[in-house]
Amino acid sequence: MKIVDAKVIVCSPGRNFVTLKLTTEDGVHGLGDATLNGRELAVAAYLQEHLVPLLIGRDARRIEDTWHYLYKGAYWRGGPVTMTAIAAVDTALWDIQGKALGVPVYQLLGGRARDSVMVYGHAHGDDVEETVASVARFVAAGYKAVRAQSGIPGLAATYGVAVAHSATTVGKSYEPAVRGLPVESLWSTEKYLETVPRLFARVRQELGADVHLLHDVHHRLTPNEAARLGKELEPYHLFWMEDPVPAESQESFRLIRRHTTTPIAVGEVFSSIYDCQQLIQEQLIDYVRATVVHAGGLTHLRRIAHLAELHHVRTGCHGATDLSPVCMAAALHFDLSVHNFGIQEYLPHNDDTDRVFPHAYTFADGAMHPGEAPGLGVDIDEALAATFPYQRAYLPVNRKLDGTLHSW
Ligand code: EZ4
Ligand code: CO
Repeated sequence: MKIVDAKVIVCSPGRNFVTLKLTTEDGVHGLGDATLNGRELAVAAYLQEHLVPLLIGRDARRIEDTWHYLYKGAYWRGGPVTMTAIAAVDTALWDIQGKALGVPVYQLLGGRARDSVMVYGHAHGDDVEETVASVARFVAAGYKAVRAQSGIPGLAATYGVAVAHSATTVGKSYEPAVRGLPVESLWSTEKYLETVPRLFARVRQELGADVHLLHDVHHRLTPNEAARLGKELEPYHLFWMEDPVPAESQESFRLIRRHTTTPIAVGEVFSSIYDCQQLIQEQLIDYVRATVVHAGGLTHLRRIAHLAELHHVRTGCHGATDLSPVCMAAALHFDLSVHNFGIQEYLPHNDDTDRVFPHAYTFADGAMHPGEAPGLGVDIDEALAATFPYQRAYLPVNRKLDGTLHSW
């Protein structure tokens, strides 16, 4: 089953997506997401210039061999651009394999380990009370787990708080594409640490103990500050505290761990098992957030999950709107089949994106299912995609009140 065509499709139905489409001599095609937010064309060029020539003529069924061919064959190992490109190829090959055999991808991964996949939505508001009301709307809409992010008094804009969409809308993405040059936001650790415990005290008071609550620190604290936050949040029993510190230094998490039982999630920026090997083996985290598109595809993400299973670490795949529906579909097949699944992040895409990428996955009662279509169950309408040309876009940058550049 030779690959005869490999196409890199860049489109922007509200935000930029890079998609790899592989076609075999039998006319079966498979898709892989290759979107790296803010650096999209680097991956598109990596695929087009360096991987496409290697793919034409290869046997599409040799998924494992192709993964190692592209990883070891590059000599230069790892990194987000390389691993996103490899992920796109790997995902497309699993899609082809499923379609060729007439089964959904989760059946190839060992079958379903659960009936459906619990997801969490994003609640937010300009202040604590608005955020409490937003969480309540998610609960009323059937969500079992909700991430809560509140505006911080004294700061004009805060990560996770709506810019373009109304905070009152459940199920619509708050994450606008930031087109043009990077927007700059301001940061104060003191104001942030003062607000977040008050937020969760109020949410628990209003909504009780049942709902799973999550919070994303978005890499902004030092280990000691994160330890303080985790400790102060303990009475509110969070499902997780995400990305408390930047994770380049894995041993930082020892300090946080020593001080708090608040569960820790990390890894949406990880591109390989070597980014989280120590975190997992020393049981410094509870959830690993790597997902299909940025961590080398289903083949490599399964390796991460299997290592994690040995050390009581569960999965919590990244699922923001800058990951395309192709990644979401692949993540759901993974989530349904992997034993140590924890939770899946879910932000619905806008209508244009859903029309460009028709898909079989569904949401009901706070959970998702990848559907029973052969392969991933997601396609691309290339003609429609062509009506949404690429537009340069960047993620925001973040500065402290005195102008010092900080992590966003
Ligand atoms: O900032 O996907 O948990 N979700 C997140 C996301 C990330 C974006 C980066 O491209 O942290 O909102
Ligand atoms: Co995050």
